[in-house]
Amino acid sequence: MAENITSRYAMDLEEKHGAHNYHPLPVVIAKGKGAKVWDAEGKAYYDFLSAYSAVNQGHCHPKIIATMKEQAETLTLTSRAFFNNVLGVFEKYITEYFGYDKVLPMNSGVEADETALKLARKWGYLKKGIPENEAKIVVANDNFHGRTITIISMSTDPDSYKGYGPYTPGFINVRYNNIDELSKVLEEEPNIAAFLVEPIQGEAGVFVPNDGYLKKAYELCKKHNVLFMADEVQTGLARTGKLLAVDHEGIRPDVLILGKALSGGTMPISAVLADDDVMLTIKPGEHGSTFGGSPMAARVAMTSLEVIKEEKLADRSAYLGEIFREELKKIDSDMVHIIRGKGLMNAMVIKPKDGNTAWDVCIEMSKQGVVAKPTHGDIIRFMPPLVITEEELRDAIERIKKAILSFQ
Ligand code: IF1
Repeated sequence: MAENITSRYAMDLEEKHGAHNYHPLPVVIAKGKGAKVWDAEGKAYYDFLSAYSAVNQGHCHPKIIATMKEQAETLTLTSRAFFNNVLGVFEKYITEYFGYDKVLPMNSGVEADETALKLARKWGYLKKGIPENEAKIVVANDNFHGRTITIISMSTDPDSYKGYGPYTPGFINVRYNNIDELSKVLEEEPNIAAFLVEPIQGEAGVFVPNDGYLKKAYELCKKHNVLFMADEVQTGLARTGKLLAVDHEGIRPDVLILGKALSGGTMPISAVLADDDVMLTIKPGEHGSTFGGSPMAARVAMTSLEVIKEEKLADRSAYLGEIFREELKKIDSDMVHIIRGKGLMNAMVIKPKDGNTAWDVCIEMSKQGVVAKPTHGDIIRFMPPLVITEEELRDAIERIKKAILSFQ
């Protein structure tokens, strides 16, 4: 049985039989519950990545697993060739939950972003009157919206796009958090259909824009009849201390993109929400997916959303995030350069010391019982499940401190 293999053997199997498209930390996880995971030898860790914020509700949340088991014995998939008795209930639930007319259910986050791009282009041609095939979509430098060829065509990170050309045309890049540049582009370019943006740039290293940036960007989009599309795949679902990161600025995106924790980390579930004016530009047969909106996904997503509200995960994220940043800022180490974030979406920029980098800090943290992974070499992201207790958080903070101070 798989769970009995040793960590060493598991890593050897992946090395030999798996594509080498990742460089994981040498930790082999065999079990997860709440904010904790255990490796193949039974060592416990606090999970400070949450599968990049897909496990906000905690590993194997009992209510979500129970829903999954029940639906698995009833009906898992019908395809959209027929109706089923769950999808409509989910569509009503999630559109009322977020306050939109309609939802288009998909699977992965990148599929939801691709769907948003298609909606923006359709709306641009059918409603804004942009000449066919001339629609432009504005995106931010250092964005991350997934790994398909169209989505990496918007990327400014060579690791994401190099060697995958030719690229999809129709994108205009502007600096993130630079309202003047966005304003200039919207003034000069007539055929812009949408602005797609992460409210906080996750992969780039938890870049929190200046207060007011998102609101000003939204207002500029309104002024120029451009759709404001928020990619909340990572920042959404209570991660930043509000249900959505855009709630910190009180704006309502024209198109809302969700993924990851929409399933509590159990399976790929994503969704795009919009009002009829946008959503109904896609007609029957013009977009779809085999598993999108399956009975299994619909039930699991409803329970995942219920848990977020019932367990007040946004308030927890806000309160515990304050403690986390405050405590980490006390670490007296010249390796700790910057601590930044919102709610329980935080990052630490590490200054190398005696050849030791963020990677070495993550290795040491794993020895202390905390797993996290660096991004872009010097940034460690800290994103525990939002169900972590204050006691667990403080214990994890002590372990993180010990790991960092071990390099003094
Ligand atoms: C990897 C990064 C994070 C996302 C936002 C869409 C997607 C993601 C804001 C696509 C996905 C994942 C992808 C995963 C690692 C992780 C990641 F480092 F790659 F960029 F979180 F920051 N929008 N992010 O963050 O969703 O299709 O993956 O379901 O590709 O290595 P997906």
